[in-house]
Amino acid sequence: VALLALALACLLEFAPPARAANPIFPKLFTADPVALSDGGRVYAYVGVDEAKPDDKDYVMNEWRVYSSCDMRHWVDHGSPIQAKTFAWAKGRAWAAHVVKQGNKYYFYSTVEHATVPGLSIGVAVSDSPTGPFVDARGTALITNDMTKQTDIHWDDIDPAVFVDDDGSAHLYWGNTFLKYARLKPNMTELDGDYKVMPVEPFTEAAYMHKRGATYYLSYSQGFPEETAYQTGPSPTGPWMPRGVIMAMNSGVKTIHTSIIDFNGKSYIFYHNAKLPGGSEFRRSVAVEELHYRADGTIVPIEQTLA
Ligand code: FUB
Repeated sequence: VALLALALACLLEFAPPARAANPIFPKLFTADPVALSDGGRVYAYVGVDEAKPDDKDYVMNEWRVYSSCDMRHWVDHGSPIQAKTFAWAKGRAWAAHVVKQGNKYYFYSTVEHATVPGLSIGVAVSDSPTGPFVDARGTALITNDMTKQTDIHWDDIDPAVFVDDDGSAHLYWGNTFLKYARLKPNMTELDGDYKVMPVEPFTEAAYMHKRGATYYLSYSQGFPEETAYQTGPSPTGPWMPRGVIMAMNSGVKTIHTSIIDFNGKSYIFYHNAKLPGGSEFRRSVAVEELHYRADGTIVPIEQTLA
């Protein structure tokens, strides 16, 4: 019924604003958005910040999915996957990424491993963009001990999967070091060893999109973070630094962006701390329209509350 009402709302276009006001999900603290355009709708997957005002760390147990046919009205589809979906994990539902390959939806997510020290990456699968998602492997896709680059236990986080026009799937992830590997066609195994990409300074939240023949690698740099990007002729570069897309937040050091096209426009999703009561561990997802110049570079984004 809710989806039918929304479809009708989209058809009638009775709502005047160009899109929902920011932050777009005002009932919960949400973070680390990734958006997917599929079947005439945008699906936004977010982590949920459950931290209390005095907490000094993230409290994140589940992801939620919202969808919209017009970027104005968002339907809350609930939580199609939680950290506990991965029986081998013990919590920390940090940043995730969702892609469609064939008729399946693959959900790549950061979680804390129950027995291997540090954060790991798992993959879950569903026949629907709204889930439910089930663990596709029964084991982690990436564990911290496989990819030891630093002595930090959170250097295997923030997966982002890019499916190219030829169907090849590319996985980017990491903190401090940007790691890359091809995925096998089954989407649930690495195809060979991972590499560290020479992108510096790199903090986290890598994201890949393509426009025409150009590949755009965006990511968070610095701490507090700002969103930077580089462009190249392939999913692995070589990369040309292009500057900053979005400046750092106030009130929260992370920003975590993702970029999609929908109905002829481009959008960047990100998080800040602008929901009342917001803070470092109580973030809120927002979205802005993104514009390209004639030469393909991205016009820097100003955050809005509109
Ligand atoms: O939400 C937990 C972590 O904060 C994410 O993994 C990072 O990208 C940063 O947003």
